[in-house]
Amino acid sequence: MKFDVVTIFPRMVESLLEEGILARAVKSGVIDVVAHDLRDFTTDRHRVVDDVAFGGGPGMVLKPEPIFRALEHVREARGTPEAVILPSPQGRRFSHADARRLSELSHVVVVCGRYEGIDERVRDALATDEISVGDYVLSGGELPALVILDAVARQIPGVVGDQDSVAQDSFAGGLLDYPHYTRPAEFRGMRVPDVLLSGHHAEIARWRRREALRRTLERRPDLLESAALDAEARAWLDELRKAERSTR
Ligand code: 9D3
Repeated sequence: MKFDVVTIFPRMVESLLEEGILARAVKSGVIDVVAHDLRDFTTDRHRVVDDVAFGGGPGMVLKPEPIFRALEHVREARGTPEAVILPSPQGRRFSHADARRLSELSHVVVVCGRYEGIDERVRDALATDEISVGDYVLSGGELPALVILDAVARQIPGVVGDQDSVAQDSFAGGLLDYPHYTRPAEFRGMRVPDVLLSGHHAEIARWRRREALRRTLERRPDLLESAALDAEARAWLDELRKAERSTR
């Protein structure tokens, strides 16, 4: 899969590719990532990428010309992409479903905004997806681009070594993870739950499902609306909700 990232901070993007799972995926050739410096597509001596907003107001706006030229370069050098993503606070919220959908594509471009925003004509003429990564204010689209890149790349077969853990992430998707423990069985007076040491695999699996449900109810009850729950899970949920009410 090819990724192109257009940014005024190409080294920020390259830093993600130097270590970890994505670095390995790049080295093995499963993903091919190029960061393009937006200033390389300016034509003036000072390599200016922004300008004041028509109509006034605070903050600068990214000019359309360098971005259009960057996309033309990507088309010529790398082929026509199947998606052009604009990370933006005005976008739809990025989800695991988006990561899976985008991982089916063979070429994706991400155009990172900075300053107050991007000229609307970039959105209208070039963007296929406008994506926010959450309701908090960041300084630009680079970190969101890296979030999207990481989440999408993980869904490509061969990027994550243990394909089971990827399958589990999406399968368990809908519920939060259960608690994890490793050795020692007692650490500074804190014991690992007995069931995990019992060797009863069916009991362990039930305990984990129940703990995942408990945590989800406590921390992310919104997820329960769309989670696929079997009869046992629904019964536990009723029980957990009753227990919760009796402690209030
Ligand atoms: C005053 C209006 N602000 C918009 C909510 C201005 C503004 C804030 C932050 C304009 C640009 C930015 C830079 N942020 C992003 O480009 C961005 C972002 C984010 O800030 N939060 C979550 N997801 C994203 S995706 C891109």
